[in-house]
Amino acid sequence: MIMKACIFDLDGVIVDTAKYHFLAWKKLADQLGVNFTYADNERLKGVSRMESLETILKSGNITLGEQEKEELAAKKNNWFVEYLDNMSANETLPGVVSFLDDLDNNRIWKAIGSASKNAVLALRKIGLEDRFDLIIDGTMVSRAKPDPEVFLKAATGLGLAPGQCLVFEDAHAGIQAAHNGKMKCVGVGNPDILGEADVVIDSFSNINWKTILKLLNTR
Ligand code: B16
Ligand code: MG
Repeated sequence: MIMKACIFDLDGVIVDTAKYHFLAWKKLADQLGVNFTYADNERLKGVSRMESLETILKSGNITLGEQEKEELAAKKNNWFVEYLDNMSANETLPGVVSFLDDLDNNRIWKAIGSASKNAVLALRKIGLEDRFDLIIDGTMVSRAKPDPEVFLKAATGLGLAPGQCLVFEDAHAGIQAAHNGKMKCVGVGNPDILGEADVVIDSFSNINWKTILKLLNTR
């Protein structure tokens, strides 16, 4: 099937907000007295806010009521939004803008498929809000990755079949979501972590659409 669209995860693919999620969760974990490392954070990538909180509470053997959990999630989000507010266009990940330009030249549709409820804010901060034909984010879905809902909604919104869409992801849960939706997936980052993707690139530096098609066809 001919690829007609790219669906990009946001955090860790378009912009390095993953480090801010880590810093905000770390602050909360420290307050709760829960040990939380950079490696632990890997499991939270692409996972919804509430599920991330549940994971941290579980690792500290902490049981809380719904309202307390809502308060902690809101606290974390306020710290995260503070970091986002200070973010600028130079935090866009390397090669992203020229890759988007190349997709335009090749008439490939571009969508965002992010679990984040702050996706539009993050895109606005780096000046890329208007570069996508469609944005599906955490405010529009009810099931978190690895459920394919976010990517399937993007495909439907573009009027395309899943097989015509290629997902770009930096997280284990996101790659599973793409595959659960019958979409091919390019992992962006460390091949040791993203090995189950169809193809892995370390970044968009020196990557164009032709290279991606070649990599997909020759693997
Ligand atoms: P928020 P993505 C995900 O975004 C992040 O990777 C994940 O760490 C975060 O918990 C989730 O969004 C929810 O974000 O708290 O801002 O709604 O990678 O799917 O773009
Ligand atoms: Mg991500």
